[in-house]
Amino acid sequence: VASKVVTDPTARFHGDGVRYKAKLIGMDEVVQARGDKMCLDSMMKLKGQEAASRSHGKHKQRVLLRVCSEGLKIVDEKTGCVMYEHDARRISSLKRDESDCRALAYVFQHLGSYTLFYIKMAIMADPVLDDIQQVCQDLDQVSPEKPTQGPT
Ligand code: I3P
Repeated sequence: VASKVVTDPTARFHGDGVRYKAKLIGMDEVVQARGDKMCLDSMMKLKGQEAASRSHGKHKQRVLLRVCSEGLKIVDEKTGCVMYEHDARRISSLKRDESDCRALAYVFQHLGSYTLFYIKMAIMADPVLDDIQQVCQDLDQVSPEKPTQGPT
């Protein structure tokens, strides 16, 4: 009997998932779940802060970005501590950085607030963007958190 090999393209995201070396450029509170200009403005602001920090001899924090079926995890490279856990269903926006092919940003929504995470990968951002896109399948359809029912 010929055995049929079923390959699950998402198998690599199971368990601990895929791990990428990266640095955290910064985080920023943003006002909504998505918006090109909003993300770009926020990224520009964080880039400015990064440059200012560097001029003071400060380095970006080295992290590991783990992409797994449940979502993303940002882990401190030195300690291995999980700093942030981002449920795939709450990632509302994913941005490529047109000014830096190694950087990417995403917006995480939680309890009515939105935070943009801006990350610089050790490698090109494209394969990482693809992975995040696969894990956050409804990224483009995600709607902002539903407001609680009540008079408008
Ligand atoms: C470093 C260089 C690296 C950068 C690093 C800088 O400056 O720009 O490319 O790492 O950032 O310190 P220099 O060449 O003067 O040593 P990334 O490319 O990963 O941003 P860091 O200090 O925040 O790690």
